[in-house]
Parts: sequence; C-alpha cells; structure tokens
Amino acid sequence: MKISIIGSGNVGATLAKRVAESELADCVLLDVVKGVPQGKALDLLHAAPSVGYQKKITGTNDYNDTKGSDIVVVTAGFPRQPGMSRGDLVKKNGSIIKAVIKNIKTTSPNAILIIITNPLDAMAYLAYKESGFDKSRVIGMAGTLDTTRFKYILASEFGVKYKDVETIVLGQHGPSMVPLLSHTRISGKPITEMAKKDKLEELKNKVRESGAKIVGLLGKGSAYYAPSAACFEMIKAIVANNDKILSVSCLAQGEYGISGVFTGLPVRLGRKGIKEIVKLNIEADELKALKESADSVKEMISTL
Ligand code: A3D
Repeated sequence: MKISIIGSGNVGATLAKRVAESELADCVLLDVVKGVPQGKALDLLHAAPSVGYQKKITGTNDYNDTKGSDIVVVTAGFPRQPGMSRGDLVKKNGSIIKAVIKNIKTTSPNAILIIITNPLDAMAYLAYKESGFDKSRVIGMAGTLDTTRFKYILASEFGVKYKDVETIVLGQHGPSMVPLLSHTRISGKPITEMAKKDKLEELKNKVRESGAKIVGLLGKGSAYYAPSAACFEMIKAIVANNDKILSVSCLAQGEYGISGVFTGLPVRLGRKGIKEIVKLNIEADELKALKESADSVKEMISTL
C-alpha cells in the first residue's frame, strides 16, 4: 500500500510519522518547498531503527514519486492564524487545491483523496469538482476530529474513560458544526439525562471553539496532533474495511435533506472509500441545524 501526503508541514509530517510507525504503508511526503520534505523523510528514516519500522519513506517535490498511490492526503495550504476564521482561507487555499489536484488526477487516478486543507468542506468540494473522481473517493477529514475533541471534553466533564463516551459530531467544520446529543451516551446513559440544557449548550460550544482555542494558544499556526490522529483513524478504517461509523465531509445528494454540498455526515469507510452514508435517527432540531450548517458551506462554495 502507498500513501502520499501533499504538504509536509505540521499536519503532513505528523501524519507521516503515524503512518510510518504503524507500518501500514509506504509513505511519500511532497511539498513545494525544496528540501523540507526530503529532510523530514530522512529524519523519519533515521528514527526507524530505534522505533522498529521498516517501510519506505520518500521526501520529494516531484509528483512522479507519488505515482499509483492508494490514498492521497492533501494538507497543502495555509493554516489560520489568531483572529482568522477558516473561511478567510478560501481564496488562498482554493488555488493551492486546484494546483495539487491537477497533478494527482494524472499521477494517481485511482486513489482515495482525503482532504485536510481548510476551509475543509469547501476545499473537499473543490477537490471533488477538479478531480472528476467518484464521490465515494473524495473525503474531507473534519468530523472525525470534531468527534474526538468532543469525546475528550465529555470524558473530562463526566470523569469517565474515553471508551465510555459514545458520540458523533456532524455538519460543517466550523462554528455551525452539530454535536449530536441524541447519539451521545456516557457509560451507556443518554447525556440529555445527565446534564441540564445550559450545561449541554456550554459543552457543545466548547467543541465548536476547540480549534480556535489551540490557534490562540500556539500564537502561530493551528492544531496538528489531533488532526493527524483523526486522519489516521480514517486511514485505518479504509484499510480494515470495517463497518465503523465515522463522521467525514462528503457529497450529500439528498441524505438528511441536503444536496449538492460537502458537509460532515456519518459514513462507513472501506477499501474503495465511502461505502455508504448512514441514516441515523436524529431530533428535528438537530436536522434543522444540520441543514443550516450545510447552507453555510454552500455560501462559502459560492465565493470560490
Ligand atoms: P503548515 O505547517 O503551514 O503546512 C502546510 C504545508 O503546505 C507547508 O509545508 C507548505 O509549504 C505546503 N504547501 C503550500 N502550498 C503547496 C502546494 N501547492 N503544494 C504542496 N505543498 C504546498 O500547515 P498545517 O500542516 O498546520 O495545516 C495544513 C492545512 O490543514 C491548513 O489549511 C490547515 O488550516 C488545515 N488543517 C485542517 C484541519 C481540519 O480539521 C480540517 C486541522 C488542522 C489543519
């Protein structure tokens, strides 16, 4: 198996480390900046004898080295800085996505694309349009991250282990994301029976603000440990071809009353990408929030 990672900055390089250490696949790191992907790949190779992995790791500026990849993860682009919204990146990162996809569609025409570049849902939509790939092979990484962040917040709040929290976050990767309280259980008990409305709202807002909090703390750039871990969780689900339900950004065509836009929905992943979008029974207010969230992505896409 071959995984190429486009953009060897914070997210790309951390993901390469996770892939290397798992021994799931050979890994190619590509960047426009000369020397950086080569240097990071060599550094990862120097770590291999200590850690014990054996797979091939290549750093390059040449798309020929990514030829025939099974999975291509796109992290190329600018991260937001303090005071910026993800939407502020739409124009700058849109042109980067166009350039990257133009290359990938000729070098790896059968690959599954995982987009990480922000603003996520709009960039995944753009990658879908520019690649001409089937909708099952263009996936945005965001809901898996928002879900893991919400799990952390809930486990801390209720003093339980992460494995005892069941939840999923859908919708846009941004302020309108929709943490599904109707599908949230703490040690098997519905969260709506464990906290009052105000507390539940506070917890939902906490996950919506998680990314911005890290941007503020770092002072420069955005999160990368959890984003790379969430992407790796998706890669593992693709490879394992299991029926695990994950939240990813994908093209909706009528599901949940949403059409023609990328937004976070629950899916089953497999060797060919998205096997199906899963229909969960959700509350009327959650459905309304999900549709409004998709509308905000539509607005952003119209500015592309
Ligand atoms: P950073 O560390 O700056 O790395 C980005 C890399 O992309 C740099 O090494 C650039 O040289 C490279 N690059 C720029 N243009 C190109 C190009 N045309 N081709 C190849 N490489 C290029 O940023 P980062 O790794 O922290 O973040 C990367 C992107 O992911 C940003 O847009 C972030 O906003 C986004 N991101 C999204 C999430 C989600 O949850 C969706 C989380 C974290 C980061």
